[in-house]
Amino acid sequence: MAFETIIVEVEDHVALIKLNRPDALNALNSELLKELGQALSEADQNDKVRCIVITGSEKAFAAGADIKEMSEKTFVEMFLSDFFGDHGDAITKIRKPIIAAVSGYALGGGCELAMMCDFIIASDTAKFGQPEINLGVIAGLGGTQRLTRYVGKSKSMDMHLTGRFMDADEAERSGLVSRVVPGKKLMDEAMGAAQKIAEKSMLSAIAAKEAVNRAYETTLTEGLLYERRLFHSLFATEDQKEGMAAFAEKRQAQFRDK
Ligand code: CO8
Repeated sequence: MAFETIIVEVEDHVALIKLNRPDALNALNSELLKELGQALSEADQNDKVRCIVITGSEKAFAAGADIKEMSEKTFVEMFLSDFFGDHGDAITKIRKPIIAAVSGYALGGGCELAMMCDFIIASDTAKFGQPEINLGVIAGLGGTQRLTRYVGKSKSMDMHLTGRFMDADEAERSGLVSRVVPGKKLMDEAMGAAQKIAEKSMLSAIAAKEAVNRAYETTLTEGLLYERRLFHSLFATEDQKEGMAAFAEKRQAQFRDK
């Protein structure tokens, strides 16, 4: 399927989705979010895909939701259409692991999109921010909730209230990103991480993703039980037998998602 605002390539079991609105610093408009949701859902259903990477350009992962698309809308239009409501939900329903590879600006909806991914690898040029307050609004794709969970209340309040940007070092120190690499190495690092994930059993990769995400939704006691039951359930799989046999036999495991 041909897309207008994103470019999708599938290679070696990894779907690479590149946001592609260069004239608008990859600002997220309805078309882009619709296409992104479609591409993610296709990748999720494609047996050849075992991990997904979302990236932007060198200058911008995404500079936010498209301000020009929103600026003239009324409350009634926003409310009745539940503007962007479906799009956020669509991304978080994807079961396969998703890595955000962020270079340059990840602002507003761009920062929120990166945070909807399972983890973020950043270039040393990355700048994160929730500057919506400068526009007379606030974050609307999860920024107040997810950034707070990533970096804690104090830093989240600082970002949302002052609208300042966080550089890559601060983002790594604060736990927003998992790794920072020089700009030129960003895609190699992200694709390398995706390849590593692609080599695992899809059963345990999805179980790990579900269990970590559960930590955001439930109590510690319930989360621990959920994790333990998933752990137990993986003993019903051939991949568990293969993984543990391969360890004992000092060889590489050959997982078959069974
Ligand atoms: N929307 C639309 N167009 C944009 C956006 C944007 N968010 N960001 C940049 N652009 C456009 C510019 O208008 C410009 O276009 P043109 O050449 O036609 O004027 C082009 O991209 C290049 O941008 P600049 O010339 O401004 O580039 P600079 O290098 O000078 O500055 C910045 C880069 C600092 C990133 C600057 O562009 C900027 O501040 N952008 C806006 C950042 C922002 O405020 N983001 C938050 C947007 S609101 C949001 O994300 C809400 C999300 C929640 C929605 C959920 C609904 C439920």
